[in-house]
Amino acid sequence: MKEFFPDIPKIEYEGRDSVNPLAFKYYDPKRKILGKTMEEHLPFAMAWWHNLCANGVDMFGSGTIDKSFGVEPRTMEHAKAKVDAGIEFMKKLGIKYYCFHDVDIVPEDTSDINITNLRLDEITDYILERTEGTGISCLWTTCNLFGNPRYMNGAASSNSADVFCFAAAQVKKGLEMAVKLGAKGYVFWGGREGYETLLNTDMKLEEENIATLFRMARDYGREIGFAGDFYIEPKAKEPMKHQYDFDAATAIGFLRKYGLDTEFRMNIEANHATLAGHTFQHELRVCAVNNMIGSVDANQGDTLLGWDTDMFPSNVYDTTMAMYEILKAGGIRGGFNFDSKCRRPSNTFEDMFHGYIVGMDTFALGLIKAAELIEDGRIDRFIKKRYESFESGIGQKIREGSATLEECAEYAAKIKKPASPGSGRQEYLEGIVNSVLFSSNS
Ligand code: XUL
Ligand code: CO
Repeated sequence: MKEFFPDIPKIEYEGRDSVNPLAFKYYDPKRKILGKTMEEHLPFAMAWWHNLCANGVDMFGSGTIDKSFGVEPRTMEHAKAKVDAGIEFMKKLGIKYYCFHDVDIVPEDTSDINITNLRLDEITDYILERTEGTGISCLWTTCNLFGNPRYMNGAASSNSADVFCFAAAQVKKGLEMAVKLGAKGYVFWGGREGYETLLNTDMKLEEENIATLFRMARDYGREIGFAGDFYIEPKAKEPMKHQYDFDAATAIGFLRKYGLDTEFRMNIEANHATLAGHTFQHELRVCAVNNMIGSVDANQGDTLLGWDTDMFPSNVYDTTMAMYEILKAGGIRGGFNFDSKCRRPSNTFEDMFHGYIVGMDTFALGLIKAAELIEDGRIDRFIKKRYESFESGIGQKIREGSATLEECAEYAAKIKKPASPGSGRQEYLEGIVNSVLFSSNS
C-alpha cells in the first residue's frame, strides 16, 4: 500500500515538556480523567472535506496545496486514494472516526443522480474493506445540500418542489450510507436554509418544508435501521444572510414546535457560536439544560474577521469551558469532529498534522482543566449558594411551581423590602479559572 505521508511518523504522547512538533503534549489516550480515559472522553473525528478535499482555494485565490494524491482528480481512482490517505492520516494520529458529505467521498455526476449513487455504493464498499480491523468507523454522515447551483434558493426551503425532491434523494442515500457504515449520527447543516431578502420569501412555508424533510428523514432512517442520533448544526449566517437554524435555542424551539425533539439533538460548532454572537460555552449550556448535547464540530473563529474561518482550536480557555459543560452534562454522545482547516499559507501535509495535534492537545488540556475546575468545586459551591433562597420557604414553593402570584405579593408586603441579592463575584470567579488554568498539575 502506497504511503502518502512518508515523512510523518506515528504521533505519540511525549508530555508537556516535549519540543517535538510531531508529538502530543497533552493528549495521552489512555490517561484517566474522572474515571474515563481521554480517548473515551474525546472521540475525535477527521472531517473528510477539509482534510482530504480542500486545497486552499478562497474567494480571492486558487489552491495552495495539491491534494490529488498522485492521481487524476475527480475520478473514482482519486476518491479511493483519498480513502487510503485518510486512513493513513487517522492511524498516524490515533483518530477513530471520520465524517463526510456525500460529495466529499465521490465526484458528483451533476447530470444524473443515479450515477452519483452508484459511485457512493462503490466507495462505501471500499471504505468498509479498507477500515476493516482498524477500529476506524464513521461518526456521522451528511449531504451537501448547498454547493450545487440547484440549491441556490435553498434545499428543503427551496421555492422549487423538484429541488426539494433532490435534497430528499440525497438525504435518503446519506442515511443508507450511515446505516451501511455504522455511523453514530446523521447531520443536517442548513447552509442555504435561510434567506437573502424577505421580499421574495415565504418563511412559513420554507420552515414547514424543512420540518417535513426532517420528519421524512426520521421515518425513513428508523425504517431502514438507523439507530443513531439526528443532529442539527446551528449556524446564524454565511452563506445566507439569515439561516433558520440560527443558534441552539432557535433550533431547539423549532424541533419542539414540530415534535422532533426526541430524536434530534445539536451538533455544536464553536465558530458557528461566534457567528451567532455567542460563546461556544453558551451554545453548549443551552444544549445541556435542554438535554440536547449531541456532537461537536471542533474549531474556532476569529472575532476580528467575523466569518467562518474554521481554524484549528488552540484557545485553551474556550476548550476548558466547553469541556466543563460537556463533563457536567455527562459526556458527549457523538464526538469531536475537526471541522477545521489549516490557514491557506500552511500548505504542506505536515501542517495538516500540526493542525490536528494542536486541536487534539487543546481539547485534551481543556478536558484536564475542566476536570480540575469541577474537582476544585469552588464555582459549583458559589452557584449553589447564590440560589439558596430557592431551597426553602417561599423560594422553594416558587421553584416547585406551587406558589401563586397573590402569595408572592403577600410575602413582598410582609418583608417590605428585599435584602440585597448579593454580589455576583465575577472577578473572583474569573480568578479561580485562571488559577486552575495556570496551575502546574496538568
Ligand atoms: C459549514 C459547516 C459544515 C457542516 C456540515 O459551516 O460547518 O461543514 O459541518 O455540512
Ligand atoms: Co460544521
